Amino acid sequence: MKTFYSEAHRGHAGHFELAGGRLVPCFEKPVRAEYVRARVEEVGLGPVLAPKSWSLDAAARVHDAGYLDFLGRAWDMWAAEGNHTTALAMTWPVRGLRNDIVPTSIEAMLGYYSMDAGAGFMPGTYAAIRGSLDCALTAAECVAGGEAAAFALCRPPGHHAGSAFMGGYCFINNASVAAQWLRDNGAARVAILDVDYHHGNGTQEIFYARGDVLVCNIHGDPNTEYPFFLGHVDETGTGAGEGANANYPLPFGTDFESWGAALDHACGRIEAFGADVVVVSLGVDTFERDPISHFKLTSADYPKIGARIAKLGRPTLFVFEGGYAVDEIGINAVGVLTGFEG
Ligand code: Q9C
Ligand code: ZN
Repeated sequence: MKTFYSEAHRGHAGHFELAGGRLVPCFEKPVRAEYVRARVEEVGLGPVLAPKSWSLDAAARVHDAGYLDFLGRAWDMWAAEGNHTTALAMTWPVRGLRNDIVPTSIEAMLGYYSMDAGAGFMPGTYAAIRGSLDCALTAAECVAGGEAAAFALCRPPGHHAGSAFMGGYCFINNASVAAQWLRDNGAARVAILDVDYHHGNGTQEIFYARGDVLVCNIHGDPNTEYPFFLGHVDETGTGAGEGANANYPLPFGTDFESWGAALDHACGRIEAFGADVVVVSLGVDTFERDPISHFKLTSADYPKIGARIAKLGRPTLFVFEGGYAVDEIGINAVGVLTGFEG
C-alpha cells in the first residue's frame, strides 16, 4: 500500500510538555515519524509519497471556522507578544465561568480552544498541521479511488482534537476529516476504529450525533487514564447517532488476549453496521514499553491487529496517531500494515 508522508512535520518540534508536575521534553517528537517511515521503506510496504496540498474546505466540514482560523494565527500572535518558546495554554473557561466570551488575546484563545496544555505551538507547527491533514486526505482519495488500503503517516496526530478544541498533541482531527471526506465522496457509511491507547475523545465528540459514521474506541479506562472525561461504556451516541458509538475501556495491564477480544467485538459492530469504508486511527501506544501508557501488547501482536481488520474485507484507510516507544514504533505501526496485507 502507499504511504503518504510530509516533511513539514519536522518543523513541529516543541521544547517541553507538563508531566507529573514537571516540564519534560516532548514525547510527541519528529523522530517518531522518521522511524515509521524508515520501517515502511525497510519492509518494502510500498512507495512513500508526498501528499497533495489541500485547502481547509474538508477540515471545515468537521471543525469550527473560528478554531481553524485560530490554528493558523496562534504562533504569530504568541511571538508578537515577545515569546520565543512553545505556546502553551494556561487558563481555561471551566464550569462556573462564562463560556460565551470568544476571546481575542492569544493567552485566552489558547485556553478557549484547548482541553489541556498538551498541544503547543512552535514556528513550524501550523505547516506541520496542514501537512498532516494533506496526508490524511490524499490517502483517503486513494481509498475512494479503489485502492484496498492506504497509510497516512500523520504527524501531529489528531484524535484528541474536537470540533473546536486541540489537546493531547492533536490539532486537526485527521481521521475525522478523512471520514467526512469519504462520506462526501461516495461512501454512505463510514466506520472509524480507534486503536490508540488513549480514547479518541475528539472523534467521538465530532460524530456523536451522527448515524452515518460508527465510532469504535478501544482504550485505557478513562477513570484512570487520559483524556479522563470521555470514553466510558455508557456513551453510545445521541439522537440520530444513538447506537453508533462504542467504547471499550480496558484496565491498566491489559494484554492482547483481552485487547484482541475487544477488537473482535468492535469488528463485529463494524460488520453489522455495514461500513462501506473503514478509517483506522492507528496508535501504537498500546505497546508494553510505551513510556506514557499501561497496556501490554507485544510487537508480535500488531500484525494480528492488521489481519483482523483485513478480515472485515473493506477499503481501509490507516491514519497514524500516537505511540511513543520510539525504538519499536516503526516495527509496531508497520506490523499492523503488513499484517493487513497478509
Ligand atoms: N505523562 C496521543 O496519543 N498526557 N496523545 C501525557 C504524559 C497526554 C496522547 C501525559 C497524552 C496524549 C495522540
Ligand atoms: Zn495515544
